[in-house]
Formats: sequence, structure tokens, C-alpha cells
Amino acid sequence: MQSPTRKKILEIFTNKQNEFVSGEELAKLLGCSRTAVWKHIEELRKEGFQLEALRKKGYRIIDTKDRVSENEIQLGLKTKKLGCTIYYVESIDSTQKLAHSLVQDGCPEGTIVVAEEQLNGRGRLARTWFSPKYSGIWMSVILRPTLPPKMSPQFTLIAAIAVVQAIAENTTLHPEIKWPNDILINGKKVSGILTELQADSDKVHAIIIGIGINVNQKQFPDELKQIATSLFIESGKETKRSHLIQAILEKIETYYQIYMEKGFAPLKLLWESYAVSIGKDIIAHTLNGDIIGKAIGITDEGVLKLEDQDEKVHLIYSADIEI
Ligand code: BT5
Repeated sequence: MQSPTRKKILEIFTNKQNEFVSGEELAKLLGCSRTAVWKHIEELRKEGFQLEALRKKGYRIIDTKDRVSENEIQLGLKTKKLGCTIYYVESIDSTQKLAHSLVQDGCPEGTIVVAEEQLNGRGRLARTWFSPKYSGIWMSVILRPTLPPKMSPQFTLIAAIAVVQAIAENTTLHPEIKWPNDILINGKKVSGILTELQADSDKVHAIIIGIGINVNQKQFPDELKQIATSLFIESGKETKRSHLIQAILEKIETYYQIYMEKGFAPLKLLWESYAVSIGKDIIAHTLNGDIIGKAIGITDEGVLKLEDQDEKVHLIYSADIEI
């Protein structure tokens, strides 16, 4: 967790954008001595911030290493709640695991866990999620809505809209959603979402949305080459991960608010506009066997509707989809 003074310094730099701020002004705004200001600036430098210092002018931030530390995410973040508390770790087994224990310790809504690398990142049904260092986004977002547990799958859809839009805004790419939790570019998986919860039989305590995005990877191990891609591979450009995280948090916050006020119905059309499988013949691999048919849309609850040869409509709550 970050020192409150350094957080304040970052806020001041954010408000001033690229302008210089004098040591005197910083000292005044922070209510400390100029020597103390200098010490905080040195600490920020150690954390990877590049700060230019000019005599008579003061300090300004030039650029930062591509890290997803608390500072990097909070610098310029425009949310009210999401990202208010950030747990940043260089390496972890799974951000979901830490998020679950933070929930049990009573962490506030909006807490996020971000890691530079996961050693045991997980997907659905205990699958593994490849999460190499400094190249992707491996993040868990904790929400505490007052809702019955059966509504939780809709949060995967809300997060998917946020991820698609954030990628589209930060790159030249146009990702698509494959129900329920895959984000694809040119048919390959660039991101996966894993929504887990802690709940009683009738009430959610917390929803933990795990988001994995392949951002700057240049290549993948053999077993993933055919199915996985990254923003770099698709666009030929590096993307600053902290900016992408900020956009995702801002969008989740917006859509979460709409959802809590009006339900999923107003978000359904938006979701469908990004969906790749709707209108196509698909195979739904469910735990009870395969169902073949045409994906005709999702319900207001976010459940997939699949029409088979006999025009019977099946409601699919959970499955892997083959297009
Ligand atoms: C998912 O599962 O797609 C959910 C992935 C969620 C990962 C995030 S990262 C932050 C948070 N902390 C965690 O521990 N997890 C979450 P699923 O639909 O089951 O897909 C898993 C399958 O995707 C694997 O079996 C592989 O085939 C493939 N896969 C694994 N790593 C991948 C990667 N980096 N990119 C694309 N595909 C991958």
C-alpha cells in the first residue's frame, strides 16, 4: 500500500498534466518541508517513475516503466470506488486466491488485486491460465452487490463489455465476445474472464471478477499458439497496461451502476453488439453433453438461447462454445 503523501503528489501531477510543479508549491500543497518533498520524489523514482527536475521550474513526470503498480493505476484513474484500494504484487499464485482472502478479511468494495505474473493463474473448471511476467493484465476486481447469487454470471458479461471497449479505445483493434467469458481477436483468445463468488444460499457477500488479458506478449508456448493471441501480436504495437486497467475499471464502474439501477436489460443490446456467436451455428459443450443449434441471443438474465434443429430453444447457463 502506498504512502498518502506520495499518493497526493501523484494526484497533483495528474491535475497539472505535463506542467512543472515547483518544490515550494508541492511543499505548500502537501504541508511538509521541501526536503521531505525531495525524499518522496526519490521514492517515486525508485518505484519506476521518471521525474524530470529543473532548477527554478520544479518537477514533472515524464514517463514510467510499463508496470501495473498501485501508483501507475491510480495516476489519472477517474473512478469513484473501483481501484480505491489496490493490492499490487510482482508475483503470486493467483490474484483470485488473494482476492478471496481479502474478502474474508472484510475488504471494501472496489478493492482490486493486480500482479505482474501469476504462477498458478486459473481459468474455469480448474484449467490453468498462462500469465507471464510484465506482459499481460492479471487482475481481480471485488464487488459487493446486494443480490441473490444466481445473478452473478451477469458480471462476466458486464466485465466482457468493459474489456472489449477498453481494448477498442486503447488500440486500433475490434475485439469480440464469445459467450460467456472469452474475448477474441481474429478468432483467437486475447482475454478470459472468471467470475467467482462468496455467498450464502440467498445473498452474495462478494463477487470476484478475474480478468486476464494478453497485452504485450510477442509469442505463446506451443500448446497455446493456435488458440491464443495478444494485443501486440494483433496490432504490432505495445499497449500501456495501466491505461488499459484504468479504462476497464472506469467502464465496469459505469456498467455496474446501470446494472444495479436498471438490471441487465439495458446492457443486453450492447453486449449482443459485440458478440461473435449470436446468429451462428454452434456446439455448446455442457457438463451434461453437447447441444447443437443456432445461438439466437441471450435472455435479460444473460443466459444463452440456443435453437436446435427441431426449433426447440435451450437455455444454456454454462458451457464451452465451439463456433
Ligand atoms: C478463462 O477460463 O478464460 C478465465 C481466465 C481468467 C484469468 C484471470 S487472470 C486474473 C485472475 N486470476 C486468476 O487466477 N484467474 C483470473 P477458461 O474459459 O476456462 O479458459 C481457460 C483455457 O484458456 C485454458 O484451458 C487454455 O486452453 C486457454 N488459455 C490459458 N491461458 C491462456 C492465455 N494466456 N491466453 C489465451 N488462452 C489461454
